[in-house]
Amino acid sequence: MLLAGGEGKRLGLLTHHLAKPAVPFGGKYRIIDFTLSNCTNSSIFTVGVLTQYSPLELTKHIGNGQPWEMNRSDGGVTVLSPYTAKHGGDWYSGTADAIYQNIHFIEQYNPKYVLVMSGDHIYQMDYRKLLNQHKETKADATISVIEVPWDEASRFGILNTNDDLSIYEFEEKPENPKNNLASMGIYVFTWEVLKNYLIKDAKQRSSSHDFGKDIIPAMLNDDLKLYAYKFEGYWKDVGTIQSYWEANMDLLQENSELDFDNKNWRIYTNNSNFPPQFICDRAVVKNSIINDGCKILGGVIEQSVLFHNVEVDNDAIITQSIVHSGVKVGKNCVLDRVIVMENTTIPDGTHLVATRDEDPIVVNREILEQKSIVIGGENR
Ligand code: ADQ
Ligand code: ADP
Repeated sequence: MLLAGGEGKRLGLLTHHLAKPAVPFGGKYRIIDFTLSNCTNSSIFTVGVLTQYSPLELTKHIGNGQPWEMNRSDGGVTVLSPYTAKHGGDWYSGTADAIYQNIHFIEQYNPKYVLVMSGDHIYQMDYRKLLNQHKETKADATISVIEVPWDEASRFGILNTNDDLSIYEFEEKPENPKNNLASMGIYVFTWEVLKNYLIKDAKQRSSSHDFGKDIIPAMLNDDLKLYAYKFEGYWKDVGTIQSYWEANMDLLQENSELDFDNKNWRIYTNNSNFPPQFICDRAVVKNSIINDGCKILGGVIEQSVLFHNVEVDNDAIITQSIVHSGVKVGKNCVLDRVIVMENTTIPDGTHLVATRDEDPIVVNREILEQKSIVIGGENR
């Protein structure tokens, strides 16, 4: 079950008209491609995607699931909006409620275990290893964990384990974290156990019906067998503008930890048929990802990610920036640490430079038309 319904307020403008999992990433992907591809590569072909906030673009992107080999009549990918849920449509009030309202969907498959994932993480992970540990330890729930930088720990569920990795403490987004071992928000549950807790939780009026805030603490409180699974590798929750920008920049190293070239772990997406990129001899391009359909007439592009159909005019300078598809960058523009959203035209001579101590600047068409600039998701 793939949770893809969060609003993603902290991504500001980026999620204004778009669900977080549908936000473009890495020159040709959308964020949800990573989780869906992990399913494919882990041989999981029955996936329910729970959507809620601005699902249009996301639903279109998933389509019949063909890029992920999930266009099958038995299982495959099913988009579960609140309206398809049990009682004909109540909004999902929290992540646990989203699963609760789709119990009948899960029961069709009579599963022994259910994997719950988020749609807003960039990582490559074999869920079979997580599931195997869950089976070996005979756990009720297994939470995938990773060590995060201490200064980011308070935006995660933080836990403590015994030597055998059994969990004895869990705090959802603690103000003063005592540890930096974070829940990745990726869980395997023994279905019978989870089902009971979801039904119990649904009756609790005081509950926020959330996995991190309610379900996991309730299970721990009842002394259930909860284990941590230690994930090793690249993982990033791209829930903030800064982390979204960083994860894109992480791709621009020769030895990036994310390996898009791994033949055993491809990241699949909806492919578009655009002509090859064209780079003029006046242009200088360094350390950058330039997707199909781009026309670089001149200027300097360094340490940047350009999605398809981006046009860059003479003498523009683009550094450490992320430029979504269909953008036109005019003559003599300077973009430094900027995220430009789809189909925006940046007039000749525009200078957008984010200083080092602030979030990257996000701009879209409306903002430029109003001639005001958005910094870090807030209008200034
Ligand atoms: P958050 O990422 O803050 O913390 P949350 O906002 O609940 O968790 O989102 C989890 C996923 O569920 C996201 O993909 C989101 O889009 C989706 N989602 C949110 N509300 C939804 C709803 N009503 N219906 C459908 N989908 C919904 C969680 C855990 C932490 C953990 C971090 C790791 O709670 O313990 O550390 O993930 O990123
Ligand atoms: P928010 O986090 O701002 O509540 P949601 O993603 O939950 O946003 O919902 C998006 C939109 O749907 C908002 O306009 C919100 O007011 C509305 N909405 C949220 N919950 C409900 C509900 N239970 N019934 C009707 N509309 C809702």
